Amino acid sequence: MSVKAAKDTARTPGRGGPEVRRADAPHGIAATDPEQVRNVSLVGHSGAGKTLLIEAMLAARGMITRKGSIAEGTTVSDSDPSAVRQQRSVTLSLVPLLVDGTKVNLLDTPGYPDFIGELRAGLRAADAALFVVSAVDGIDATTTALWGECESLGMPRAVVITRLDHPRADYDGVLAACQQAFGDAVLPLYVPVRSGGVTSGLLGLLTGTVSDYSAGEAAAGSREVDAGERAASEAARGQLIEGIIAESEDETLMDRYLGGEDIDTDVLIADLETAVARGSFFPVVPSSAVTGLGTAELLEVLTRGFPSPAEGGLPEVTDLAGAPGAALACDPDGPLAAEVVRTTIDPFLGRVCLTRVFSGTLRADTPVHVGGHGLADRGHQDHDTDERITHLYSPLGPNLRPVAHCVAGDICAVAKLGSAETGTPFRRRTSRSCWPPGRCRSR
Ligand SMILES: Nc1nc2c(ncn2[C@@H]2O[C@H](COP(=O)(O)OP(=O)(O)OP(=O)(O)O)[C@@H](O)[C@H]2O)c(=O)[nH]1
Ligand SMILES: [Mg+2]
Repeated sequence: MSVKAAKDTARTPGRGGPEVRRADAPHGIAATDPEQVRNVSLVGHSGAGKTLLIEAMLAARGMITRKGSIAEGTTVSDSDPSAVRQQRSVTLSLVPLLVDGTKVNLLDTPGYPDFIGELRAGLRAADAALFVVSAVDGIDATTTALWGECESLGMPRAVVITRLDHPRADYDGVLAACQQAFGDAVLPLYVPVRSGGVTSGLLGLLTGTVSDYSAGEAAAGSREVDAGERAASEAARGQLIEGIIAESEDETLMDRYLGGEDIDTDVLIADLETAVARGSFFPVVPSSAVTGLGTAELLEVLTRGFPSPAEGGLPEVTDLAGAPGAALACDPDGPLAAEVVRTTIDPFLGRVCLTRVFSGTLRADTPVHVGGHGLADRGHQDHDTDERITHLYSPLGPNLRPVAHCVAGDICAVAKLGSAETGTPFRRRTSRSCWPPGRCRSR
């Protein structure tokens, strides 16, 4: 992220000089309601297609006028010269986009193992993880281990199987591998519709409709499944419905379903959304970043299935002496609690801290207590300083777009803080609360 990029953005809405590619660049997006935020980390092995999938989602929402390319080094996420040279992500990148009033903070993480710290930062900032799996290459041991790690944290997850346009794509084989590695609660909501050897659309197993992507992006409408498609997808639909019902809190539902009752689609969708947000059911969406296949469906899963920060976990809090303190709430009017998830040095702005706000609201001019203790093992000296927030930004990849505030649940960049480091909490100056536990000094 750079201030130069921010200034360029203010002059012309698009990285890459006169070529205007970006529709919204000068304006940062600042959420006002935590319920209308989703923080989603994209994870998966290097080359799975995370960065290009984000391009496809930005294009689908009209936030860029055309998709960037990895080979040309023109994607929103991979602007770092080293990323362009290596043709892979090397840093964590925040890409917010608006979906029907919901701000979706996509956190693009590098899959290459050398950049594991960036992946960790992405997961720290997120409330849910989107596992991106290539239909060409499948999953690797690292991705399976990462799934286990998210599982132990109870983090909601979904799987997107990408690159379905590729001639060597093996969707069925890769889906089976995901189910074997991640478990039985990994089930597709859609099945690919193929015509003339290419995947041209997606059949919604619950909705019974087909969306047509043969023109390169989602068609304006969708059509009803035909009799042949219905028969061919019956087994997958049955499996999905049983999977959802198995997670339902309504214990009568399974007996009613097995007794032949047609369960209302709205009931199934509501139970599905609850199970996804709870982290006990993991929807699969087939996609292609090249044709745009599945982008609308994926965004629906992210906004309707994944939890808002208001439903997610909050850091444990103690008082300054280390005794359990009053729990935080994801409330914009609550006491300030925020944490730096990643720090970069900008030649003009100095330290730029990617910051997740858990409680309260950060504003330009907010006085904050910046404290950091107990991180000596990571080479950080203990520090306790009072500083004033001066510049707040909503990053879009490399571009820092000014915003007036950042509410509980949202993620922003804070510049010009002297002492903040990765892992540093921000608190109200007068706060008597402490987190992470043991990282404060009595004052
Ligand atoms: N045909 C096809 N190629 C794709 C698709 N998605 C990604 N690719 C290509 O796959 C390669 C890797 O894509 P990226 O988006 O950089 O993958 P990544 O997961 O971000 O990789 P890392 O940044 O290293 O973690 C690039 O050459 C892309 O052009 C897709 O849907 N279809
Ligand atoms: Mg990438």
